[in-house]
Amino acid sequence: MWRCWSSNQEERAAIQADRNIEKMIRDHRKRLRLERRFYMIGEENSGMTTLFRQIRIIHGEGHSDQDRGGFTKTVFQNLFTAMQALTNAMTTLNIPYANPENQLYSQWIQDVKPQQVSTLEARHADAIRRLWSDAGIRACYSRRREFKLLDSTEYYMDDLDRIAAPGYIPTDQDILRAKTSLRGLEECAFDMGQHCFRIYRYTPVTRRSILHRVIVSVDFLLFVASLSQYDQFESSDDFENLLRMNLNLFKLIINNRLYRSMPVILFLNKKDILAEKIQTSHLQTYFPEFTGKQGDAEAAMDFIRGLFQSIVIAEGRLVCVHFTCALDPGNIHQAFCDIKDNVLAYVVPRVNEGPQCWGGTEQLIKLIKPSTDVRYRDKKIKTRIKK
Ligand SMILES: Nc1nc2c(ncn2[C@@H]2O[C@H](COP(=O)(O)OP(=O)(O)O)[C@@H](O)[C@H]2O)c(=O)[nH]1
Ligand SMILES: [Mg+2]
Repeated sequence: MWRCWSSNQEERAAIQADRNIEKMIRDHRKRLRLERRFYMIGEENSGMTTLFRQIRIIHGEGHSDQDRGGFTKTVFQNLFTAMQALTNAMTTLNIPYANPENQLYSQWIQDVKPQQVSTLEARHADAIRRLWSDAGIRACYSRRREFKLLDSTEYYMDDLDRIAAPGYIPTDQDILRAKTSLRGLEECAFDMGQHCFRIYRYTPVTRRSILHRVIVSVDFLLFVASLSQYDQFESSDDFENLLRMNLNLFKLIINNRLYRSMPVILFLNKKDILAEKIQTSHLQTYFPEFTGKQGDAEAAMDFIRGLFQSIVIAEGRLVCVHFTCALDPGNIHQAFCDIKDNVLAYVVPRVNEGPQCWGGTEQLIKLIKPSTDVRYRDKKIKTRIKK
């Protein structure tokens, strides 16, 4: 009698467990149907990490006090990296200090290893302050397109007193501006109406291997390029224009057999920097095909958009372009709302797509044959410009 009751109970428990599993599978399928996956890719410095952080601020839990504390060191390191780049450029561009005493402060800054910095000593803050107010350094800063300098240099330097104050905690804007060099796989997910947007990004260890590992099993390519790089070059002895490098990578990725039929979303980022620099740096100097007026930011952005669009050769391929500023939450939120409203309709829902949807993130990274990299290297366009 007892045995019979017990086996009935086990049977009921097994049936319940079965039902629970079926419900989990149904829920998971439903979620997958509403989930849209994006593979974010672009050249270094396009603003991809900043976009991830911005999304976290807009849609996620933001940054905890602990997270903010972790960025303090990065902001200090960015200050040293920026001032070292400026003082080095003073030498290479042969610009004298307005106040010759600042040569000594420049040496103090040069002696520091930025990656080992964890605090900002008062004497270093003072040296950076003196250097930043030197007219020679400002002349050097105005020639920043000729050397590598962090985009957030002016922002951090102008806020040096706040940053150097005891107990400094980075603000959201400080965090968005901080340049880090994290590598590997990043993933973020957020709700957009009834949809869940999931974005993957893979940062390889070296730029050369950017196409060795790519994310598969996604619905969209989200390519990010910087609008402000049209007048910049990889290094002073190399004539590789950074915007052309972005165009080359774009061409390779959208023509990759894995993504050939996939809708493309293009974020042309750093529109604020373009608007500022276009006043003094004429686009036509670097892209002679540009016929717009000097200082016309709209014309410059339209022209750059045209360069990317002309690459999308496949018939009927959907390319959706957004001009963005990753530092502006309203602008980024609007871009994702537009994607939700205008782009999702073009994608066939991935109902019953099969087991590939069930894999963990490891299954999303696919190893591509190294030959892709060789093609990438060989396809570099060398552009010589008159300096
Ligand atoms: N002014 C401005 N700076 C930006 C924008 N997007 C990114 N940045 C800055 O550009 C630098 C490089 O951005 P990051 O996200 O690290 O580039 P990644 O290499 O693509 O991850 C950082 O200092 C960012 O704060 C933008 O739209 N406007
Ligand atoms: Mg990054």
